[in-house]
Amino acid sequence: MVVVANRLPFDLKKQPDGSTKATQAPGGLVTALAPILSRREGAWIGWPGDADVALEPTTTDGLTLYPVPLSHDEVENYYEGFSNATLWPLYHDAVAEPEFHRHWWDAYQRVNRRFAEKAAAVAAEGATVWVHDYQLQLVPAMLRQLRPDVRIGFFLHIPFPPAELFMRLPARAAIMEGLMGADLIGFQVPGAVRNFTRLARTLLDAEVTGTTLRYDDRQIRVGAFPISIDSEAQSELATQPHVTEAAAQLREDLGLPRKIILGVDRLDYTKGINVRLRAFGELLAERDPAVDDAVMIQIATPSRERLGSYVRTREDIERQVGALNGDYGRIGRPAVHYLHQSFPREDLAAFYVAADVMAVTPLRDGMNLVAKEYVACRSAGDGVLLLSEFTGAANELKQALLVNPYDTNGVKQALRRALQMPMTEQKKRMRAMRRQVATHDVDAWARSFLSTLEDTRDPAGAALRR
Ligand code: GDG
Repeated sequence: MVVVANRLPFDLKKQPDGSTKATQAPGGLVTALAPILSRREGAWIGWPGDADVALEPTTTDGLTLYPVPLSHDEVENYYEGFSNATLWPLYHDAVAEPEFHRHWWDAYQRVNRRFAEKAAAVAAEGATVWVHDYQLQLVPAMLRQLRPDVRIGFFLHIPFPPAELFMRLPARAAIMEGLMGADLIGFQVPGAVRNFTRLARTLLDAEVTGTTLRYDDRQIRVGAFPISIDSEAQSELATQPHVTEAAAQLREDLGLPRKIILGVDRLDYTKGINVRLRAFGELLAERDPAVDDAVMIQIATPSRERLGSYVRTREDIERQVGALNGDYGRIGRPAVHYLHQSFPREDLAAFYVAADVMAVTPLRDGMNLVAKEYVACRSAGDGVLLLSEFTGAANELKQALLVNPYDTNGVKQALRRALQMPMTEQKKRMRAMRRQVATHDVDAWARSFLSTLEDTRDPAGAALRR
């Protein structure tokens, strides 16, 4: 089995003898896929993260990593340009204006071809190849052309937009055709499946029967596969003494406030960090009793810092935090503790354990794993999750306080309610959400996608496979 993703799951460093060494703890996706991959002599194809660096493949824990090099120009045009300044905003409801440049599209095609060629070179006869995310939407069709014998799955981690937005893309037909090279195309939520199916019918004239599309004499399955976390590991981490002690210490360091409100996001304009700051600020301005002796912690992990839209988002958030602290802070007691930093997993877990209210207010989000991590960490069964309706997670975590992030009064009201929720109600809601997260973990997600992929039997492809 071969995984193809924009980034490799490890940081690779060149050793003095020219060989390559993998470092740093892996993230959620590789944790889920690692056992499956090492059982199947798996490989992972991806960019190591630095421009203009050529590295040798390396094997770690039964998983072979194949680095795909990108030049400075390609990082600028394929990754920062077409992926993150055209597709990312367009697929997230165009909450920032998508930019269209022909040379970005050229680089996107060129780099997608490089990934497809690498996959074609390393996949064994009849292998399963699982391609991930919006940076690589052309890979399925390119790979199918090179290697008709392999089974190809594609999973999109971010939303798939409604036709009205997708149709703005000059390369719309090429991208749809690229995706249609897969045997199975997976999305986070059923709404995305509907958006995609409608486009396949109108733009490509595909024949649609339920979740099966017929196009170019082949069958393609589509479906919703909501991603999740390693729920058991996350729950266990949260009950470790060093984590619970760190959480208690954190509360003390904050001056033992009555309530702690927490936000954890990559610093990204889709995450609606400004939404929760505005709601909190207005409650403070109104001297609402609910925010009496409450503090907010906002962790905003640095992200895509070379892009203008991210620079502006950071400036806006920092201006908002500064104004709130100027207006409502006291010496030694700011209203908002703002941390533009990354933390180790353990520290993040301590924040989740300490927080009475978790505020997750994206304007649009494919899933949002932070919401699930918070729930998994609440082993005492208390705590309130405030969750945007426009996240994939809202489909599953129905006992959260669901909000429309565009409705400031609604968000304020929900925040007020969260801060005043009786313990019995907190526990009842949290119990249901914990059950959902415990039974739908990332392993179940991977298995469900892969078993559906194994079931796709395309008669034409099968003939070729023989
Ligand atoms: C994309 C889609 C979809 C954050 N700060 C730190 C840190 N994190 C971790 C969180 C969480 C992950 O990063 C963020 O995942 P999200 O799902 O919340 O959001 P995106 O990064 O936008 O992810 C999203 C996801 O893909 C998966 O399909 O859910 O919709 O946009 O796990 O804990 N981790 C550490 N330190 C930090 O400072 N260690």
